[in-house]
Amino acid sequence: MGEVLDEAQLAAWRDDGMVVCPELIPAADVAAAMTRIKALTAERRREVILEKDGRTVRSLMNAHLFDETLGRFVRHPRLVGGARDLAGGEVYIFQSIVNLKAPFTGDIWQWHQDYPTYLADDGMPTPNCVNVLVFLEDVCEFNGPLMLIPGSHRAEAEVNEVDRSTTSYPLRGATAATVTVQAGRRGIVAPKGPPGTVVFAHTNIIHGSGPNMSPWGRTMLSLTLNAVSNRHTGSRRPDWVVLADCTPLRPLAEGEPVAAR
Ligand SMILES: O=C(O)CCC(=O)C(=O)O
Repeated sequence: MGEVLDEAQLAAWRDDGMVVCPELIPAADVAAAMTRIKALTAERRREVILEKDGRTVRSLMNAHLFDETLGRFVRHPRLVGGARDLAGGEVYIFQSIVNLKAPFTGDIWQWHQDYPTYLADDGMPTPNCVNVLVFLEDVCEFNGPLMLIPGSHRAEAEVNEVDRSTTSYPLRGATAATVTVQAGRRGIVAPKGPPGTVVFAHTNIIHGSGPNMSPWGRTMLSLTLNAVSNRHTGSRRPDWVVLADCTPLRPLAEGEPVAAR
């Protein structure tokens, strides 16, 4: 039994490379975060990434650094505690990205593993790092749910070329051959659920998402919490994309509200 996750969830992490926790975060905390995300993405600032159409907001980078409510949200004890259970000790924020997947125009995330980028571009020694994905809006089959391949966290970390053309966000995609082999073993899952649901995902698991053709947004926080014992040694990406500070994250107290006072 960990701080947040039980034995069955810890076993799922080892076997699947992912754990789904329905409604882990209270609705009031999610609502407070969404209010700030709406305000911040209305600004045109460096940290707001647009889709290839040049209009639709795709992502908001590391907003926990400049927004008090989001700075508190990323310290939610159930997020920090769950990541500490999986990383086996103290964690720090490597990166946070809010992905909005806008109605009708939200674009895809190619199949990829996160770790090859962290290894090749950011100097992260091992994949002992947790991607904490928090549903901030309802996720259903229609609005571009995140898809993951259970068990693929054990696959080799493939450092492929950076793909700068498929979407507006550069990443090292997984090959079709690798996805075919890995999905052939255990299939693909696409967790769905209400706001507050959390997916803890291993940084080497293969994942991606399709376009959002629905009239419903799919805002999701991707909070990458790395083990302090696995600190990265220097990223070649800019510091507003990948953070240099490896200070252990201090959680809020359980029940302490996220909304800034
Ligand atoms: O938001 C998505 O659909 C994908 C997010 C993702 O790929 C990531 O957090 O690494």
